[in-house]
Amino acid sequence: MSHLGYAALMDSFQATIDADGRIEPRDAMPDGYRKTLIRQIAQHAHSEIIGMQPEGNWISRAPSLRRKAILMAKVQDEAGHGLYLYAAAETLGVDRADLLDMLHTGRQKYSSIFNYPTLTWADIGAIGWLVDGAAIVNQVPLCRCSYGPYARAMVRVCKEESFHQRQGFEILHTLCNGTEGQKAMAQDALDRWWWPSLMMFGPPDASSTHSEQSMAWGIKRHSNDELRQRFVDMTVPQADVLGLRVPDDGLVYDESTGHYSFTEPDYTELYAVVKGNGPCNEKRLAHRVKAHEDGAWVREAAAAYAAKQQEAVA
Ligand code: FAQ
Repeated sequence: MSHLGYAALMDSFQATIDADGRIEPRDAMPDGYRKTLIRQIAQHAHSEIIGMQPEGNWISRAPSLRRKAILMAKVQDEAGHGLYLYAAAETLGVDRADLLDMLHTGRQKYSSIFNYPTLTWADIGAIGWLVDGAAIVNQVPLCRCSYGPYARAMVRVCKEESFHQRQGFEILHTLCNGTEGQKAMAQDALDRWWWPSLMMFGPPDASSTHSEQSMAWGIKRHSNDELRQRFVDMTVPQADVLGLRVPDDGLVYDESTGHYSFTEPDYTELYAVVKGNGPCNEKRLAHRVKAHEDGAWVREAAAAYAAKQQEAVA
């Protein structure tokens, strides 16, 4: 392609971004845009499938058949979200087998939040309420992401995440209206999940490597700190409804701004967890690799069946 042709294509890309239009898979795009999307969408997809583990751990121990059925449906939804996201990443010219390989060998990340253990049943409530709550705050603006396939995947994911958030809140609501011991269990879960939930939004804006460029490209619509603030403003009144205390002595509602001021999480912990040194990193990755290896026969059988179907058509 001539240099002039490339420049014209990049102008057309920029014009679409400036007009708040959507970039589609066959449109020209700068290399950096493609790479940033692959990184973010792959990390997002990996988070969904690794995120099945902390909750999957409780399916057999959920306190009733109804709770088991709901939790199983939720964990299955996370697998579905992973599928939509791997499919969205593939529209950018990558192969999902390669993405999985990068996850399994630690060359791509997944969300820090899934490296914390689920110690009690209340943790399942806390994950739904806080982790899915944070995911919604982060993902609703991604429904307007400039890359069409990612934005469209997010619309469906967000609808399902709202159910997830409500089921988590409902678990905690039930515990908070139960015995003193059950309420204490709910408070303990909030105490442990509050800070990791704040870290899900990423490093503070001043240390965020990608935010500025991603916002200029319309991939991200808000900065990490803006979304973190939005999450705190949304969640604190919900904790009040539950009768739980957010474990932050610095939490104050500012009438003049309409926002809560709050204590920032310890970002050294976020960096340590992202580097692989969280409480469950090793376990999560080992489990994921084993599940992949154990599932080899399913992939082989599906490929053999597809080949047979092709032969029948030929
Ligand atoms: N964990 O420059 P930034 C879910 C990395 S929800 C690990 O600010 P960016 C639903 C970042 O990748 C969870 N790594 O980066 C569910 C970058 O890495 P690099 C998943 C983190 O991309 C609920 C470096 O640090 N959601 O799964 C984290 O502009 C319940 C510098 O950071 C998404 O992935 C972190 N928390 O902003 C499932 C949403 N934060 O360059 C099961 C889509 C940052 O070294 C159960 N992603 N990093 O490779 C995003 O919105 C963005 O990627 C951010 C980070 C906001 C996460």
